Amino acid sequence: MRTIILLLLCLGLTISSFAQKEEFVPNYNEQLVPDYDLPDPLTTFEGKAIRNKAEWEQYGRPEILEFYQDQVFGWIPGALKASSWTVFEAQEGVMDGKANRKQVSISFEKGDRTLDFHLLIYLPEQNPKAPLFLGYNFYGNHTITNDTSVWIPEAWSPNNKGFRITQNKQTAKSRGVRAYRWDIEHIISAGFGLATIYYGEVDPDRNNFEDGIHPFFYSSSQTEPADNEWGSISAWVWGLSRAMDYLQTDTDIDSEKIVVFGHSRLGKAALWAGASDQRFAAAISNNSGCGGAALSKREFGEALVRINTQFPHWFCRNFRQYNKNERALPVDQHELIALMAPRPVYVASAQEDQWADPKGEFLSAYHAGPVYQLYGIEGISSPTMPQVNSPIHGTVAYHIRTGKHDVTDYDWEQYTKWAQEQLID
Ligand code: GTR
Repeated sequence: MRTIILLLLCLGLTISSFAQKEEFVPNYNEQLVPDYDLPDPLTTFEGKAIRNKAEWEQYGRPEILEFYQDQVFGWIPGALKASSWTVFEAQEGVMDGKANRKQVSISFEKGDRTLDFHLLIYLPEQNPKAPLFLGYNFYGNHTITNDTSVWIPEAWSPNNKGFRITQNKQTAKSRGVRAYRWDIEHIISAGFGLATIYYGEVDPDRNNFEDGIHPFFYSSSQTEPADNEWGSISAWVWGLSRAMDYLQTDTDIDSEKIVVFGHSRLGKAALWAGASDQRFAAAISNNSGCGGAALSKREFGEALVRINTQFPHWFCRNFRQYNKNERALPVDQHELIALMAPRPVYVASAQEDQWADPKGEFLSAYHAGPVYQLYGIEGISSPTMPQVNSPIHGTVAYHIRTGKHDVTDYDWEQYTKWAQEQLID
């Protein structure tokens, strides 16, 4: 009898945990994508038409921006400027004399809390005031290069067997493991600088709101952000803006020509940084997918229910009300891209990265066009996706390349060429 009761109990538990999890099954069949309606960026939520750029800047843009702040990424609850920045290491003539390196520590203090993050900067030797790509890295500045002078962050890191990261601690064992994603030689020879930060120094990428920058703004009883306050993506964006504060003071850099770049979750952050901080001259989303460049209302690949469950800390809590309810969203990601207008924006996909929905990323870039037109700028001219490895390099740029979810030399080749055309020539 006891065994039967035990068996029944186990069965009950299995069924209920299965029901609770309710596995997410992505759609990868183009024929099965249901019809969807995209909001028109040139009509306000109340139905008022936006006829010119003055109206866009007066009503259209602020309304969409505010929606993203309140319902998607979350508000940054206060202002905090760096208490100091220190160039703690600098060397001229690195990379066979082609570049200069500097490393800058940016420090914040509030009450008894302190936080530091570290910028690794390479600048082209032959360019005394360089335009620059600014982007976060996933595992530490020392992972993007084999240069042994690069500082190793002390912040919490996810473990990674392949990169020999254990006990959530970065060490010299992972030097250069991600160098293949950062074609620094090419960036430098194209006349651009590169600045990077380990994103976990600003907010460790885990569902814990007691670390990173969030607690600096809590009221005395608060332990996590309010429903409309910042998740981790907004926190990373806050860090990019604070890096920009520093870059504006660095006379070796042309701070009017800073391109914010990011891959995947950090591509979502790059788009939100470009939208919310207009000091960024251009933005690049590399394979950013759901919550980044991909349309949320198009049912293909990753969906809101999955991202908000798997990564509950990325967006603000309000965003969860659109899980399996994308139709109720009064915005979609083409409008996040349109918030860049009239500044250049580049959306890039990878053919094997179906999870990120390349077509949804392309359509987002395409449907941002009408806002660019208000500025007399042609967006992407055709709603048909280009062939793989056939980039479209306008103010709104797009490519889909062969290969998987990653950052490749091909991507950097396109980004430098495009940035040169858009910002320099
Ligand atoms: C995935 C996530 C994507 C993308 C990616 C990444 O697991 O579902 O949205 O952001 O992580 O950042 O590597």
